[in-house]
Amino acid sequence: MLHLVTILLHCLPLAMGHYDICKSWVTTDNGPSWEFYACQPRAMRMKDYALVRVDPAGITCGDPPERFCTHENPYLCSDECDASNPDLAHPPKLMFDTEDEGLATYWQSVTWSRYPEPLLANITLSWNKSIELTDDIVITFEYGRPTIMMLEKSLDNGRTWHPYQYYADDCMEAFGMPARRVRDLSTTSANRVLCTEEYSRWVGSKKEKNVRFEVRDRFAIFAGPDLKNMDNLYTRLESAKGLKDFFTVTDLRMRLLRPALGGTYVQRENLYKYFYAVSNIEVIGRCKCNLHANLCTFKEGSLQCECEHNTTGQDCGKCKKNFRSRSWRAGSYLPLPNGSPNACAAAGSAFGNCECYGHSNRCSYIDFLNVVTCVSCKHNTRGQHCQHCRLGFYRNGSAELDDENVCIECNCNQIGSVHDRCNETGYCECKEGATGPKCDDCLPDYYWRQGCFPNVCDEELLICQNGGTCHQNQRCICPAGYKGVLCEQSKCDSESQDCDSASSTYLSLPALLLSALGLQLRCSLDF
Ligand SMILES: *[C@@H]1O[C@H](CO)[C@@H](O)[C@H](O)[C@H]1NC(C)=O
Ligand SMILES: *[C@@H]1O[C@H](CO)[C@@H](O)[C@H](O)[C@H]1NC(C)=O
Ligand SMILES: *[C@@H]1O[C@H](CO)[C@@H](O)[C@H](O)[C@H]1NC(C)=O
Ligand SMILES: *[C@@H]1O[C@H](CO)[C@@H](O)[C@H](O)[C@H]1NC(C)=O
Ligand SMILES: *[C@@H]1O[C@H](CO)[C@@H](O)[C@H](O)[C@H]1NC(C)=O
Ligand SMILES: [Ca+2]
Repeated sequence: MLHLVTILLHCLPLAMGHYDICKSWVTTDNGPSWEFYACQPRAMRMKDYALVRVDPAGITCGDPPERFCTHENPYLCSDECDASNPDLAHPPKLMFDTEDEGLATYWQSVTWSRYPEPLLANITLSWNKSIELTDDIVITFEYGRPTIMMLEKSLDNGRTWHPYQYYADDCMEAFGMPARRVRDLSTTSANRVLCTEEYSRWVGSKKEKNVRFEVRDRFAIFAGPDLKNMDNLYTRLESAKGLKDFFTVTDLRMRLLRPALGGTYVQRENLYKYFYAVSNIEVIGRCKCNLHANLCTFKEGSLQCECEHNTTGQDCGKCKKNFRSRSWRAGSYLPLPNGSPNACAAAGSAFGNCECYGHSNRCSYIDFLNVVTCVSCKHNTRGQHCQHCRLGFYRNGSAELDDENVCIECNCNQIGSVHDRCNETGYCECKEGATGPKCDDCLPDYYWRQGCFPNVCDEELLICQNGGTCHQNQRCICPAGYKGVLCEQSKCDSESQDCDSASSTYLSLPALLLSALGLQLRCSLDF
């Protein structure tokens, strides 16, 4: 019972009823109506929704079957990993199952038989959805924690990766970084990427199994010990640049770089005791819904926010169609305690009749013209209603007028085109000789060299004479004794005296090579 109470207490700050409703039906002086609030989904066990990948291929033990032993029992190497036997197999899915009492199930790598070549493994978790961490990431290693590893994260579904935390028994040696502890960070450095030695030193494999990414300790910098002052954390999440994003991920990757050694050096004569074994990866977080949803459901293989406030998209990241009279904004935790919904508004409702197609939040009345016009149109639009594209942009045919992608940059080649404007299908106006939608190509009889220039020589009409060769359509390389643009002139014609010696003096490098080749050919013919 006592145990249960501690667990409940531990979970309390994160489960607390903060921002858990998006709207409520209230009665005001003007009668009943909806009142809207900033809202977010509850934290969940995110490992249940992750796609996992273990790299490189062949890193999982058991194919072929292999023996291993433990640091505690290094000379009894009778344990076996065999992928074809369910009782002896250690596939990746065992990092995500529910542990039975006392009996750990785990993914296991091959042993370090290729020492001194490093034993490297990547474990990648992908959600195809941005999630916000709300508690520590805890990775549980059986048979000892790695002596060097790294945690990486992606915010764009795995296209780009960034270091999240470094772990080593000697940070300076492994990464050239001083060892630091999250507990020592301050309010200005709460999102610093650091190297810690706390989870990598050998203390016996049974004593300490967990490697942590300390989310709670970082939260505590603002919310105080036990996260009692969450209001302060939420305030800081709104105001401190990059802080929210620091706790947001779409993918996580554990890069295992050196296994537990059980001592200070690797025993070459017994490599069966060096490997990785992970029994659990705990990731607690919530779907990022930009404070526009309090529910997140698993649909068609992906997590999806159930958007309110007339927003839509996987993260409620845009306004629903016909609700784009001002541009989309994330909800805000502020002002406390209910926050601001920053809901999308129906077209025409916000500013009389001035429609800005969601590209502007502001209209202004121009006195001498007697018109209301949108101010500072975004997304490369312009015009009274932000209904045109700025110069240098063209209309995206497959996008609605209220789409953020409605204007596409012309991207005209600066050298090849007359100016940086284009027509409605994105075609630029080309200078002479240039062609292609962006004017970055040349017409057939032209060659590219900082612009298009007419060919000097080619294979059809402007053929180099007398055995000359055409170099990139720019010039003929003439054989000895010939000159002229197309090698059409014999040097002996004009400088009748001494043309033999003149020609040998002016032999170009290719010509020399050619004559050397000719010499060789002749020699081989002689034999
Ligand atoms: C692990 O991932 C990193 C990029 O995050 C990559 O550079 C490295 O080659 C990968 N290692 C393995 C063993 O696949
Ligand atoms: C990722 O999520 C989006 C939006 O829900 C979905 O359209 C897409 O098919 C998903 N991709 C994968 C690889 O699951
Ligand atoms: C969203 O649009 C509906 C339909 O017009 C409206 O009833 C509702 O109040 C709107 N919600 C918000 C948060 O503006
Ligand atoms: C045109 O708009 C569509 C719909 O929003 C978008 O998917 C597409 O990426 C846009 N095209 C370009 C080139 O931006
Ligand atoms: C844009 O220019 C290209 C090339 O000159 C032409 O083929 C296309 O029809 C033009 N599009 C429009 C809408 O004028
Ligand atoms: Ca397990």
